[in-house]
Amino acid sequence: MADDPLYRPSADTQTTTDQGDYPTEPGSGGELHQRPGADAPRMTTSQGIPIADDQNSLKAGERGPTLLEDFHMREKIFHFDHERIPERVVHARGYGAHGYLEITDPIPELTSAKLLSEKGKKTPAFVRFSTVAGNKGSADLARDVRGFAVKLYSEDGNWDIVGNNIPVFFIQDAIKFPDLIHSVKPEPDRGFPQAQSAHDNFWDFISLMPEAMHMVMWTMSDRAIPRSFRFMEGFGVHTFRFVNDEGKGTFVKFHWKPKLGLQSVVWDEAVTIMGADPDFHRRDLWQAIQNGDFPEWELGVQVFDDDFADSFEFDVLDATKLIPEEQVPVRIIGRLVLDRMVDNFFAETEQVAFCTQNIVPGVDFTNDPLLQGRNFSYLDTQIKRLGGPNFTHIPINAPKCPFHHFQQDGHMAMHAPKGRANYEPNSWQKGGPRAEPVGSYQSLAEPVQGEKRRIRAESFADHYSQARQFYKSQTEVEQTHIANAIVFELSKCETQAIRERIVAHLRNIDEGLAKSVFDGLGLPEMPEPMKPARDPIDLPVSDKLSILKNGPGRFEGRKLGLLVTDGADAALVKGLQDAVAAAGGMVEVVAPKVGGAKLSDGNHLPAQQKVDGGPSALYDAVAVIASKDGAEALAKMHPAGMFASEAYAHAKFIAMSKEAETLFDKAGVTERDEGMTVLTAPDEAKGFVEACGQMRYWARFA
Ligand code: HDD
Repeated sequence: MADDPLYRPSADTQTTTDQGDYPTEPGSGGELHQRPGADAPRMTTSQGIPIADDQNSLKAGERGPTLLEDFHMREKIFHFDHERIPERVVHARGYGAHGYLEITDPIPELTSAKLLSEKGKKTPAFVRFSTVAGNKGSADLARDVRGFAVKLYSEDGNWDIVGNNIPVFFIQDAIKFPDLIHSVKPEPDRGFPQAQSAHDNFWDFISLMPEAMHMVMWTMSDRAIPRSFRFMEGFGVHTFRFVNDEGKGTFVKFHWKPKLGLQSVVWDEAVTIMGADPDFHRRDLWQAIQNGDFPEWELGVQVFDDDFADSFEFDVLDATKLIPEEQVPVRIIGRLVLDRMVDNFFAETEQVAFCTQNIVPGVDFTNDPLLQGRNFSYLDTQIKRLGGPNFTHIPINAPKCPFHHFQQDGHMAMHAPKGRANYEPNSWQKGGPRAEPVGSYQSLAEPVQGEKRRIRAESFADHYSQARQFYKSQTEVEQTHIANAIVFELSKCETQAIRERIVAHLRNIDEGLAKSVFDGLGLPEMPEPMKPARDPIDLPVSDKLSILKNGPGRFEGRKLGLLVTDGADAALVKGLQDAVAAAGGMVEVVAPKVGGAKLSDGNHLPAQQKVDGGPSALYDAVAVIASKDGAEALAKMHPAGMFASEAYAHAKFIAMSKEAETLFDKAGVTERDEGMTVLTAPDEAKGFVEACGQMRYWARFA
């Protein structure tokens, strides 16, 4: 018993904290057990009192009761009891990173915003990506909108662009937001389903809100299951205003475009990934930044004037509409680079407080009723979530420019202003700060008038035209995915009337889509089309709305899953590794044992995944390099068979050694198509990796 390091017979007899011998040679893994050195800081309570023993509570006698007097134990447990703050009511699950915005094409003629005014100017940034519906512990691959919130710490204060990876929203007026979110969250009587829109309440609400139809097309598309945060677009959604030095306003919409191109997974993969790696997206961002592959987006703006706004088919204040890039091109003005992970997840990612009302001189709001409501909600929610009005004192939320005001005191105030003046005006010498009209924030002097009414503008009445345009702009593969997703979701709804109502809406979008969903659901009769408030119009196809039409065409930033066995051809393995590295991709080695495999040249290749935990769904493309015996052994392993058959079913590009064909044959994949390469020599790997740049061999299922 005396050898047990945590056993302390009594404080009196405890003369040493030696916990025995631990191996410490480098590489032995023993470093993990190394005791802190003599210069390690002494443990204290949060009051700074040095602690002698952190293993045993203070007791009356060896086997007696614990004493209330044990201030160290009480403080430790009390603090632990209070470790949680309320999770965000939406966007609870998120992942953030630091970086910067660099201006490549300054636009001083459009805006007086200093951070956009000079070429090469860099502004520190913090970005938090998120899912919307799920709680903090939900899986990354839920079918959902992704939040794309950017905080820019400018010299004129913090500017938050709190956007999504989808350029439109479900509702037009913020007053409906609580209803929307209630409907998608777990149903209140049963507390499920978690992180899913596939249930009656959500589709009931949507079926009663025609304005949601455009956004529903997006959330049922592969946009709602991105491959990772690095391969998705971001949008400010609303129309904002730029204001220049002369006080002239223009309209603007913000875009973030991923440098590595757009990419999504397919739903079947998403389901597998949610089990195999619920942290798939955050792990991807973490790994990329740790490897020095800093993710990057272009900042683009769509700028237009009142004349365009007046002539546009829809109201630019309606957040359920976008402006096609073919109509107003996106002008690229900068690049956002994420190059540093947080030091502490709670302090930064959890406590970061984005507020749509945080804007800087040169930027202004519009009367978009969704934006106007958000400007109230975000400040309010931070006060609740972070416990009081002083959340701007938390380092991640504090401006990085000088700030001076007379706001004071309150819970957890961290600032201690000196001096007598705490009001304005005052007559004390140096009694500032003072407001200064020149160069400070000025709202655009826009005339406002109207009757006080609860009303929805007539110009917001078209709910189907852009939904139709979105659907028509997709490739055939993408259209099939949309139909399948709607069928999947509605099949989880128990109420047939809801399914019928949705099909009735779809008839206003596309008869073919309505028919596919009708067939997929097995409805008894095709419902009549929903009567639209305004008849939809046909709009031109917009290629920018498709993911597949905007694919990367290269394997950069992507991952090859390389399944190997003992005796696998070392030259082929090396050929693949080199070709992927040359293309800027990564290789993750999967093997029957996580210890790795001994290749044909006798060298040992460590693995990152055991085949059971590394399904092919985790990878953008796969290769199986096996020896004859290895392939036969793999063919008897169910997870290895799934690795092969799922890679095929998910239209992945696949390479294999001649011997590995056994695995595919036994897994039921007996055909070889152009998406599959049997590698016979290492130099063939290059061509395979080039083909992988197309991401999927969709022709497999044409
Ligand atoms: Fe919101 C969080 C994006 C409409 C109320 N929202 C939140 C986040 C993002 C968005 C990315 C997470 C920020 C973070 O990472 O901390 N929200 C949007 C977009 C919308 C939108 C793009 C429509 C265009 N939101 C919206 C409305 C309301 C809210 C209409 C309320 C009327 N949103 C909130 C909130 C949250 C939030 C309750 C929860 C946590 C937080 O703010 O900080 O205030």
